[in-house]
Amino acid sequence: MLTVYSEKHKLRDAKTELYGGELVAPFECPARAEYILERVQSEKLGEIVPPDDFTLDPITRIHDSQFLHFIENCWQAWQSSGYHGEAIPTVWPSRRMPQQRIPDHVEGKLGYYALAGETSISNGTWEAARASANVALTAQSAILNGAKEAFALCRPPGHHAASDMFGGYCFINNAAVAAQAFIDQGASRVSILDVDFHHGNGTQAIFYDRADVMFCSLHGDPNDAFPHFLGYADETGSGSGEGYNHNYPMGPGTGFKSWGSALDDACQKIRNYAPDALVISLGVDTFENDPISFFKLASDDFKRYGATIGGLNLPTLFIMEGGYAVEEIGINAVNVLQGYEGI
Ligand code: OKP
Ligand code: ZN
Repeated sequence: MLTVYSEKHKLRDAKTELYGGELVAPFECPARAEYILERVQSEKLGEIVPPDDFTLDPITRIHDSQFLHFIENCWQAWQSSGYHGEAIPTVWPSRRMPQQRIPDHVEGKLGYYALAGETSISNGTWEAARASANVALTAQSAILNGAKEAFALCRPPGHHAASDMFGGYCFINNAAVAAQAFIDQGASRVSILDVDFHHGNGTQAIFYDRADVMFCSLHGDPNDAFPHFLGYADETGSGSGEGYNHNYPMGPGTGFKSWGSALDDACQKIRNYAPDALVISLGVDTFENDPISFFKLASDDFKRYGATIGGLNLPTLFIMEGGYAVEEIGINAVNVLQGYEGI
């Protein structure tokens, strides 16, 4: 399987994450991509290529231009304001406050565009997020040009980012950008299957009222897990998108038996939908030793579910999302890809 990887992920190297009332070293760190790359190499998964350069056009098909402009310029504006730390939002347009106005000050803009407060913006964030989207688009092109499958080793991840919201370590929704590229290049239907531990709230929001992109997500019950305010089972789509959004929230301690049944159900929905392409939001934070999640999948389970995805026999684009048990994420991610390939 082809892997697309960019060194530029290293430019995303924030020093702080707001976690449990402390500023800690971010869980979403450069070592994550390095471990995955090393495993791709040591397992000889296949060729590894750098991304092509794409214009902003495929990204603005999904994201609001003012939002992108903000992510690009936030760090500069934050520093000009005289702050010493990294850019972290502290105020939001919450209930009983109107949301129409976008304030001029970076502090107001940060709150306007942030969906959560853990993710600091720092120097290089925009460049890394752009490169990550280019990784996804390059792997998507490979499939358009006839590859049966490809692995986009994206970092930073994307599935929490909505058209005009960042957070949950995400800035540009790589899976949504790639799915839209398939549609724009002639696909009639695309399925996105999100197996990251966290609900892909950004992806759901982006495609919620559309029937041409079906979204299925298996994740920690939002009653107990980030992002808390989306991902419930009764969210099934709206308007012409009604019936094309499927959430499988599961509680603390969920192991492969229940998780695998949810996957089988989602795969049946994908089969019935008969998409032209399948995009997998591949998070491996479902692992039993993940430091911030509560599912109990073992490393072998990743191989087993990769095989289930392979059984769909669809052109498949794997997009890297989360996974924070840094030592094992290479093993677990590559296990999915090898399981898919029947290895
Ligand atoms: C990004 B991805 C837990 C706080 C969770 C944010 C998690 C973002 C996950 N107490 N903070 O979906 O892996
Ligand atoms: Zn996650």
